[in-house]
Amino acid sequence: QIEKNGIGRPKGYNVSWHSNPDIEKHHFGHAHPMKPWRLTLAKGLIMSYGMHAAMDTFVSRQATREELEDFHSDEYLDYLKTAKVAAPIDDIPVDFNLGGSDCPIFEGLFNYCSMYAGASIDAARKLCNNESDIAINWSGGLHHAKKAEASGFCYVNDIVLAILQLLRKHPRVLYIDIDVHHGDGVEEAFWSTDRVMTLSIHKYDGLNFFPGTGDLDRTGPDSEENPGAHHAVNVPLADGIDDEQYVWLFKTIVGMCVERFQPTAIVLQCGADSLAGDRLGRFNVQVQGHGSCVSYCKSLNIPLLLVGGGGYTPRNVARAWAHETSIAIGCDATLDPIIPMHTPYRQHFRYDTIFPTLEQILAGENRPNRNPDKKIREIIASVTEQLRFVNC
Ligand code: TV7
Ligand code: CA
Ligand code: ZN
Repeated sequence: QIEKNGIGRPKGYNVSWHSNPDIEKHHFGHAHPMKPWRLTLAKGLIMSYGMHAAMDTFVSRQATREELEDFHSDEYLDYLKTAKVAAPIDDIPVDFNLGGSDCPIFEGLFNYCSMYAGASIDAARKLCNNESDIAINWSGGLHHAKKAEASGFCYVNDIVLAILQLLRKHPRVLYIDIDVHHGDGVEEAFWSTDRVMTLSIHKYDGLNFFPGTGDLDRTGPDSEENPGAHHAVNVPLADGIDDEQYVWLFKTIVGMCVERFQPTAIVLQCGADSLAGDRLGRFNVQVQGHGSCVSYCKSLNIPLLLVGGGGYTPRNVARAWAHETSIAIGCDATLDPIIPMHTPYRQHFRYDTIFPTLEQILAGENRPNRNPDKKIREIIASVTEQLRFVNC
């Protein structure tokens, strides 16, 4: 299988893959859209293509208390560690926004959080030590968590913790977020610094779509004296954006950010809920277009951390992250588009190919594109103007 697909280990280019089967076993509860077993499905697909042979693979560990304290408050971590599963009282979160239906307290919660955070921290360290060119943690990418608050299925912000590691070695880190939701937790954490530029592309419809932030004019602190001014880039979109527009927008905006900001490391949050057919998302991006964002970042030849994020139609999450793993190791051109016969999870995929057509994905659903090209050009013009104020 490995030979047939041309997956070899390219000399002098290292990709590290950080995962732990323990993470995948947790349950958020009945009917909750976040399903950690989607990681098992993704891993099954990655391994049935033999891709693990082309990476340095690491079984991740729990982040230590000290590491978690780099961002989170003592009181919040204490509560997170001791919170007990209880019958929810009228669905009202108790403290620190924990215990409602979005962020339930479930069996093994603290273990789950410290594990996915440990994986992102380890991945960041691989990049700092120049031991990897690309480091991957598909279990991370939980961009809504705040210093002392859980939010939107996120409890610990592994991205902030990973960026803090990168900042020990790297003068400037570019954070890019292609999850359909706004990356508010990461934006807030680095709001007042010019060492991190945050860029999120997301659905925005005022308070009608979670988390309700990320409008185009939210570019950083208002005061020019604040170093963080102009260093938050927000790209709000309407329903139904397609591959062509999304990839055009992504390359144009990321290209401009890299030119102006000159990052020495990039973190790409690959939330798969921006894919067509997602249970919570609203976009019509395909596995190909989503993957083009990863290819583009790789082509910049800057140390790259790939993390997961949202993604609520597990078969499509597995497709996207397996395809993006193949891009990282450079075997995407030779990857057999037919899902291997022997993957133990083959019955979950509905269609045989890693690239089903948009018609197949959306069968019966109607998701018209509400983003005219004119709107996309206006966004590009606005970000161009914003970046004129960024100098490094
Ligand atoms: C990164 N949307 C996280 C995205 C977080 C989105 C929300 C749900 C949801 C929760 C459920 C559930 C759901 C079908 C969808 C205002 C509310 C409305 C809870 C029902 N079904 C990421 C968070 C978002 C929980 N939250 O970016 C249990 O949808 O819109 C809201 C908040 C209050 C709470 N209710 C929803 O992708 C990982 N939640 C079924 C069961
Ligand atoms: Ca986003
Ligand atoms: Zn999301």
